[in-house]
Amino acid sequence: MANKHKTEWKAVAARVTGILVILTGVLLAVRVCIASPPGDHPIPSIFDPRSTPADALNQHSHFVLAITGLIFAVVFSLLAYAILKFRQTTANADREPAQVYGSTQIELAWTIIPILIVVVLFLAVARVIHTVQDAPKPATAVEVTAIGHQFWWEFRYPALGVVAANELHVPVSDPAHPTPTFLRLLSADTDHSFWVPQLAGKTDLIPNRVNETWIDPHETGVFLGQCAQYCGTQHAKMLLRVYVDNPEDFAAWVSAQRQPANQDEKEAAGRHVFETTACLNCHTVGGTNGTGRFGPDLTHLMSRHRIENPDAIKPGSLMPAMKLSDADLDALVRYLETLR
Ligand code: HEC
Ligand SMILES: [Cu+2]
Repeated sequence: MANKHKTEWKAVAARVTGILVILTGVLLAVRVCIASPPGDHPIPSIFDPRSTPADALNQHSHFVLAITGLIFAVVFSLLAYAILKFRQTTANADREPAQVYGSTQIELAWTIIPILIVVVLFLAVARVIHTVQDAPKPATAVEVTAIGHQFWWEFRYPALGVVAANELHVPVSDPAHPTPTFLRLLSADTDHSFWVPQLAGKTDLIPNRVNETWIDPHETGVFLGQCAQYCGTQHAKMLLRVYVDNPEDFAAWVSAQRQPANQDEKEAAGRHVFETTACLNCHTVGGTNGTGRFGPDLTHLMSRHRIENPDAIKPGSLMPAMKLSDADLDALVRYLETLR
């Protein structure tokens, strides 16, 4: 008898431990999602929106979390209740529980309630999709064509005559006088996905297809983004930065980007290296014979806040190591440094 008692409590203890482990896991996951680690680049959170589309998504996710949280609480309580209440005990060990066959009421309830929940979620998300996808484009909108490349971003401003890479500059959008940025999303090679969590949801960039999205950041600053679709070896390092400038800074940036490349004669030797090696097949520098479009436009290379040595940071990147002589390399680097 004592022995039987012991096994019974062991079983209960095992179940309770199981439940505790699951609960701890859930709480930890929630903590990781909400926490913002210290540092100047906190992980951008979808729960910290700074633009209308991201705000719509944030509100919607709170709504969905509330409903699913409620479902979780109800199901989990019923489950815990059933496990404890109807567990096998020494008193009922040799009896079968009551066998219930069919109950129209219960079956109707667990068919109709879930259908209603799904319909409500469907209507709610349809409203968000409408807000984001059918937003009218005001005449004051800035238009940018964003092109995904393995493993970098090209940003073209056709109306402004500007081409940039990896760093997207946009004006801040005052809700009273909105200047949103509308993005046409294209791909040069394979699938990518444009995702700046605080500004908008993900939108894929798919070869031979034009997708669109828009952002209207309400405050200035830098917002980090990431390619959110596996596009090759260095997909995880296909980062992007969105610089939200005040109107004056944005205008100044545009006019600087429209200037032709620096043609300083002091760096003619370096320019010669650029123009006589394969660089020019892949890179454009305005005013030289380099018009390649396979790699980032370098006309205003040094105006970017960050540039990188692709082959060192992104093994497998499509920029080859060029094996130049030390003298050529020095001259070339001096030349590139003048491309402000
Ligand atoms: C086969 C094409 C190709 C050739 C040739 C090539 N590049 Fe590149 N380059 C690329 C690609 C692609 C990238 C982007 C790599 C990435 O970020 O994943 C790149 C990136 C760069 C960058 C960083 C740009 C930025 O905005 O971060 C610089 C600078 C650069 N290349 C300079 C050169 C120079 C100088 C040469 C000649 C010595 C050269 N490249 C030759 C394709 C090429
Ligand atoms: Cu990508």
